[in-house]
Amino acid sequence: MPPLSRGALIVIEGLDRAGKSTQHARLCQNLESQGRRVKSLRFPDRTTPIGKSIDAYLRGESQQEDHVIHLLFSANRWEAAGQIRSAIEEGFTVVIDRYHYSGIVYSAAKDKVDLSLKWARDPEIGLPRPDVCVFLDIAPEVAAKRGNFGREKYETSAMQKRVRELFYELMGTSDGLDIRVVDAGRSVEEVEQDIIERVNDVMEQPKMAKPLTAIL
Ligand code: ADP
Ligand code: 2DT
Ligand code: MG
Repeated sequence: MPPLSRGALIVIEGLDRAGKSTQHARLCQNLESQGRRVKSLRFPDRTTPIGKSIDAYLRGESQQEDHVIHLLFSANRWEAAGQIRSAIEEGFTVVIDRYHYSGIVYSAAKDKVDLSLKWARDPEIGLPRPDVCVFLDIAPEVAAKRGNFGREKYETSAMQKRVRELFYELMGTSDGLDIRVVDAGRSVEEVEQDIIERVNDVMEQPKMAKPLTAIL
């Protein structure tokens, strides 16, 4: 394996209970066992002051106007953006559980006329652009069988169904160029294997020899 001039930015996305956190952990371990230095992140990062407000909102402990909470989710990425860029320049591969894709579709899934996909995407412009986003695709009914809905804000069947539709709409835009769809309805091991193959493919692309770009 040739040494990389920089690390890669990898995102795992999908509906609730698609298996993101399970696969995120496994991917980090697999990349480490290939000898890569890995930094693991997740959004929302509930540990920062902004993240704590998001956490309270998701748990139903506080109310937020829909545009305001959208901008807080985006700000929560912006507060980590510098750290992500420096880690990648230092050669770390950064693996993130959810990123701006969730940011855009969950807000737009509220179906407000003044909260379109475009409006939701604009604050994300300028953030580090992922080299690849693996979208763990699962039917909401299959995900629902993986356990009862929790009590967080967006965990309803109607919301999950709309979020999936909007993920597909987003894949038809420039963001789709970085997205690889993986069937998440299979065993943990099958999904894991598919993910590592797709990630390894991207690691061999010529773009990995160039600096990380930005979401435009
Ligand atoms: P997410 O982070 O996308 O919400 P998790 O990784 O937390 O999903 O997984 C949700 C639940 O489904 C957990 O109980 C997990 O053990 C289980 N799970 C994860 N992947 C699979 C799979 N491929 N098949 C069956 N169950 C799974
Ligand atoms: P988890 O912590 O279980 O992944 O759930 N969300 C997430 C948004 O609405 N906007 C965002 O920008 C991000 C990153 C998806 C987090 C919940 O927050 C939603 C589910
Ligand atoms: Mg999770």
